[in-house]
Amino acid sequence: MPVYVGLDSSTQGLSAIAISVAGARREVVWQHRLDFDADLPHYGTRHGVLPNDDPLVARSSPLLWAEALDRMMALVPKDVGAIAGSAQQHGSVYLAATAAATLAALDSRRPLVEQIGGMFVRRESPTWMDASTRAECDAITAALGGDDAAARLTGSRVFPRFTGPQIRKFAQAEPAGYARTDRIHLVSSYLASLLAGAQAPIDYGDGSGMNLMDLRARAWARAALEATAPGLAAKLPPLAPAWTVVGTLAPYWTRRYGLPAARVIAFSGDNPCSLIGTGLVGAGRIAISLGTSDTLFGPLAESGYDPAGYAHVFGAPTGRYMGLVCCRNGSLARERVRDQYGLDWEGFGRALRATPPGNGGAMMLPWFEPEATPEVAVMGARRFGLDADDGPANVRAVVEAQMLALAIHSRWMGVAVAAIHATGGAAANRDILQVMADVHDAAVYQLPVGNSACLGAALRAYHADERAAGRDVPWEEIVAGFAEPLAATCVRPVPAHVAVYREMAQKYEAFEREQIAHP
Ligand code: XUL
Repeated sequence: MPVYVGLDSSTQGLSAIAISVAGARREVVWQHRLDFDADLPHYGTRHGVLPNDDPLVARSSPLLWAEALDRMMALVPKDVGAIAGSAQQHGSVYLAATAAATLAALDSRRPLVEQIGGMFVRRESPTWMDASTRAECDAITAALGGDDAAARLTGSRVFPRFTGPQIRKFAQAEPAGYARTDRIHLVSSYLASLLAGAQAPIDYGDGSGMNLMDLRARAWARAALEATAPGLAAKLPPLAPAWTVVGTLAPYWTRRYGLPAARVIAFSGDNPCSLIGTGLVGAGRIAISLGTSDTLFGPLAESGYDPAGYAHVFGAPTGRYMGLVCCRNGSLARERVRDQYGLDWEGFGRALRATPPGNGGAMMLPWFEPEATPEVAVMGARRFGLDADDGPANVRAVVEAQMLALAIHSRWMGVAVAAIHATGGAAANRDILQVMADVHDAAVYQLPVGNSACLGAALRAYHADERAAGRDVPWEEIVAGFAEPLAATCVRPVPAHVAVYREMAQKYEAFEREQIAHP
């Protein structure tokens, strides 16, 4: 039986998982991870981002992503049956007209990066962390008839990290470069193109993170394209369902690494892939992913939008929809507080255990970096009744703030949360999960596989491969045995703490509102 491979090109690294679904034995048979800073130091990234004088600019290198892919494919099991992928959302790659020929003629005797350098119009790609396009967001919003109209059309208000405003900025700042751009990919569709040796489509899930797609019609929205940049329709790949077979592994990969001509399935965004990798294929549950970004997401039966404007509706890989809240100050904020007080993760957990829920009224807005939810461009943590020298209280404050922000800004989803599936690096920390359970008043579970985006991609490869063979396997069956929460890991909410956080949520919201109004 072949194995199914999932890749995840995240902010800070590239991971891969291979799963076997032979009969009742369903297991992860192989995993690997490359860290961009440590394993590919010649690009000079820090936490996966290139240095830039402007703190609002956050770019990375499309060559770095390709070189990591090349290294990873050397290690992928040789019995791969199909491969799909996940990538950081919103980031974009700008290719010249020569790209199609370059992709089709990759020489398996020479490393990938030696051959593709000439196809990029931009050597640096904006990432999801880029917050430098507020002016472009305002212009697009105005052209679309305001915040509500933009959200109703695309599923989100116009956000600085979304691809549309990033494209507008490039088109205006570098019109010649924009004119030379033949194809604009997302990170997901770019990587799929490299594997298939041909231009890949953008799936509906990642396409909904661009402010360019009509969410209900699942088509490029002409008004949004026109509001963004001239001639954009001709530069975008087609849109397609997540289970689209893009092609097969190009001869570069089969000859260079002895891999079979396995099916390449459309790549998607990390959050849509995580929806599958956390097993959220039915209603009533949500997941919280504590990674570089902290995200809360869950399936939605219908399309819609957050009337308050903080959150997003994306297409889900199941063909339905998902709601998402994304806070940018996730793991890097936790690490910053940990390091500031000279702690390790053990000490971080101890600090949480040593401090009372509610922190005696002390609060922090952990906006160490520009924040996305709510949008805040002026960096710096804000403290309320919190002594900056008190390490344990600051540890509690950062975690409580992160959990409260996710809870407050996801209310619009109207999900009666029965259980939370926790994923991402910090989901290993049960003291953090206790705060999560108490703030959300829901039981929290850990999952058998930590990297849910990567697992979700592998499960999507399995689903699409079956579908291509004429078998429409139900999603419940696809995720069974891989993404079911572990009953023994349940962290239950403590009623007294729940009451504390119910009251605190109002104060936190007021503090947040006041700081947005007077940054
Ligand atoms: C979602 C978002 C982040 C990135 C991180 O809108 O911006 O979660 O996808 O990789």
